[in-house]
Amino acid sequence: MSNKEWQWQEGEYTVTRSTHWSGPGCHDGCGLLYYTKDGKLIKVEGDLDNPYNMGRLCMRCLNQVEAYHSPQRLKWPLKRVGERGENKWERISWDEAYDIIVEKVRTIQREFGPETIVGMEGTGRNIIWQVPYLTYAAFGSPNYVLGFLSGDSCYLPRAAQQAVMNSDFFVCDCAQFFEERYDNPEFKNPEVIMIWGNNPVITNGDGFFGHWIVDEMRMGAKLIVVDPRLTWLAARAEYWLQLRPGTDCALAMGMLNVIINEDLYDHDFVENWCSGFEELEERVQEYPPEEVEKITWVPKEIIEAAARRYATAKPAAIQWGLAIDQQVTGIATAQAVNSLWAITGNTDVPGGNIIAKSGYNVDDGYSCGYSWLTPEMQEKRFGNENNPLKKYGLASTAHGDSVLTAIENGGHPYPVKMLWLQTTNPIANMASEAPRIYEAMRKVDFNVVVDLFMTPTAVACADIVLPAGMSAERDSFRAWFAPLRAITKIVDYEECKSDEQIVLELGKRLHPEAFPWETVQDWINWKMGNDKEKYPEALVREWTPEGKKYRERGNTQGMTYTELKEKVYVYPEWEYRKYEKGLLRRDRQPGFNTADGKVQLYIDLFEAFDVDPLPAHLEPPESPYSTPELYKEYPLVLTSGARSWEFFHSEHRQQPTMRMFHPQPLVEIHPETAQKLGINDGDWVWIESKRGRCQQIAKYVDTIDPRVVSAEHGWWFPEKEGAEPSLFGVFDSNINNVTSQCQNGPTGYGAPNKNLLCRVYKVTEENSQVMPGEQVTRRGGWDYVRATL
Ligand SMILES: Nc1nc2c(c(=O)[nH]1)N[C@H]1C(S)=C(S)[C@@H](COP(=O)(O)OP(=O)(O)OC[C@H]3O[C@@H](n4cnc5c(=O)[nH]c(N)nc54)[C@H](O)[C@@H]3O)O[C@H]1N2
Ligand SMILES: Nc1nc2c(c(=O)[nH]1)N[C@H]1C(S)=C(S)[C@@H](COP(=O)(O)OP(=O)(O)OC[C@H]3O[C@@H](n4cnc5c(=O)[nH]c(N)nc54)[C@H](O)[C@@H]3O)O[C@H]1N2
Ligand code: SF4
Ligand SMILES: [Mo]
Repeated sequence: MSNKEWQWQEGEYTVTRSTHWSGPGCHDGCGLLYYTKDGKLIKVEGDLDNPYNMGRLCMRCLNQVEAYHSPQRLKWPLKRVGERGENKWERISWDEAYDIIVEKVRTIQREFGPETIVGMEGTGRNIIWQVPYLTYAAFGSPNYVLGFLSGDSCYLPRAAQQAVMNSDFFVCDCAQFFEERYDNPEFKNPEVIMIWGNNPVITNGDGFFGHWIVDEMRMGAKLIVVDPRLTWLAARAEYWLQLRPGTDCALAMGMLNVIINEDLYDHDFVENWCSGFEELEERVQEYPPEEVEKITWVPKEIIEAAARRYATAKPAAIQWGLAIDQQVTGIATAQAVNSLWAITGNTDVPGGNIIAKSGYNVDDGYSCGYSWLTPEMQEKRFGNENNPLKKYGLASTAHGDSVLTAIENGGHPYPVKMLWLQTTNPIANMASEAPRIYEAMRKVDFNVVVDLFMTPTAVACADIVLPAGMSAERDSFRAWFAPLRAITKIVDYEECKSDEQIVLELGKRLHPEAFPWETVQDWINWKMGNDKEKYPEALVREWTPEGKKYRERGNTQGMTYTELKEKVYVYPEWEYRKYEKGLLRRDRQPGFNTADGKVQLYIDLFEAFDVDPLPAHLEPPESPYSTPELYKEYPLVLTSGARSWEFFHSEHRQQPTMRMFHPQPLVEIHPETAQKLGINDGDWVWIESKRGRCQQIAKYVDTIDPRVVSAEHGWWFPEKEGAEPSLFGVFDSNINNVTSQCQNGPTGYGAPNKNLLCRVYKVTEENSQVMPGEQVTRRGGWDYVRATL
């Protein structure tokens, strides 16, 4: 807990200690100092006294002032006056906006059923419990979904796999759950860290601050990096495993093969705390290193050496990322990698992979409010039929691809009548096959967008647009994971309201019983487990499948939001080896919270779902080996969406500083490949698949495999015309014209965004007569081949 004041005066500035989350976007929640004067934000600095980031900030946080004062921000509620796509709006009041929405929601609920309303949001910005609560408790719909994100392929495959295999989520130990951090006497620095499909120094994803890896490198940790690109970390690694995109499962199985066959595993942990080892041992025999080399393109010697290095280092940790999820084998890959830290005895030990829990259980994420739905309504969720894990009750999100096909199929199994899009810009970024999503969203009767800026999605399909406040414009909190952190409102902007405020005000109008709180602070107090008398337990409903009770309140034992704000952050107690101490299971017995109390290397439950209980490599749906004919036409393996410093997905494109550093979209290509195609460094090129094409600038990178290209995602151009056909140029450089929707893995999870096929050729005047914006908005898109569920 902090000893410093939370606010003080420094000359003419008021300085406030707070936490940054969104917007503008980030997954993380670093401690910072806001300098304000006359109600305006003047400067942002890192908070040296906050143990989380110890004063360090990324350029996106340092440049926040530009975001807050951007002339392109939304200022007040807007109602569409022209046709969709014309970008013509009328200013309306908040009351008028709410009245229109309430009227529409009531009519749709009555005439078509609440399930036809879909609540959508983007990735884990500061919105992960608010939109679910609105969708379940106010709209009464089970269809809360991560935009049209194909196969839920962002952390959810890893989350579902970890939940069934060992019931909790793991993360590389960086002493992040101790207030005294690396000085905690129990902490050990990992000897080796294996960074797998992750670029944490840029991305800081899922509550993991990338600089912690740098700290541990300074304290002596060595790296193994699994990545097709030579990242900053890969360049500093002992071993860089440059694999063919989408072959991670085979690689992990190859490493398990070496570790098991060379007897490098931890017998004690395997015998006492794991089940299914014999089955895994048998399965890995199918992955001898020489076979794995053929699949992954990683030399056998490097696979063997890296496996030995990882298994013999004590302790060793794995820090993994999105590339695991963005393959049809998302679940199996995660299972194989999780097996690596399990059989080497690195589970919840100092310097290994440790169990992450949200601070004081305050964060119930996507399931917040789910218990307001009756079991019958829960059954109706889109995607249950395609995803047995969802149906079983592992995650409460609906399935984006199934929402898409329901719209496309003219309303089967039932129609979609309204989209509530809060914090997502699907056609610019979130959804693959952006042109297909564009068409689908325009078929929906009524759409509301809540955002910071006028986005291409809003222009293309919204009927009402509501302006949201940025991070310093909201009273809020962060509990993903520890510590529990306060987000403090210090400024206002025009008529913008915080996401909490918008949800609360609309919720009160639609379903007052479920929204008894008078203020956002009251609501947060309830989330933190306070005000039990004022807002009784009755708000936690019990009618859930398998008698499971959904946790909706935290256990801060009386701490109020105001107290939290003044403390800035609070670290809950945290300890290692929780499975030995009976801290994981409901029956308080030692072990993991799985059916047999063990880490299930062989996942029993999958048998019932007709899913392979052991990891197995599956070729990506398009690859040199799965589709050799297609490979002749599209002879390059395409990975997409590797993050850059300046942008969070489609965001930050309005900020001149970011565009100065990174003005245009880039596709990384090996110079030899480029030269064969007559492409110079810096040339505009077309990237094309059988679904569509887009333009980016070729960037020569001589460390990428000549058979692979890596394209950026999220590009649109706020400086360009907003009305169609341009839509801020959203389709022109959009790699999601090229990627695919509805190509999911066997469980419905996973999508091949980082492993498809494409061809690349130089942009010429002749081949650019029709730009993608025109093709999509005026000519019905490309004659692309649609994948269907
Ligand atoms: N090809 C390809 N596509 C990808 C990926 C990839 O790797 N490759 N990655 C995928 C992944 S992992 C994800 S998670 C998705 C992410 O996709 P999304 O999370 O949907 O990201 P954006 O499309 O940038 O949309 C976010 C919108 O929210 C707004 N916003 C930001 N902060 C706030 C806030 O506090 N309140 C409100 N109301 N609005 C806010 C922003 O202005 C922006 O318009 O993209 C996916 N798309
Ligand atoms: N600056 C910034 N930060 C972000 C985001 C952002 O848009 N911008 N997005 C946020 C979101 S929603 C997410 S999910 C996280 C994602 O964060 P990360 O997990 O770090 O994801 P990426 O940068 O997409 O990819 C990580 C690495 O995977 C490599 N890679 C590509 N294909 C493969 C493959 O097939 N196998 C393997 N092993 N590696 C591969 C890429 O080269 C890249 O270096 O970042 C979050 N943080
Ligand atoms: S990770 Fe970077 S952008 Fe995100 S909160 Fe921390 S400093 Fe800010
Ligand atoms: Mo993501």
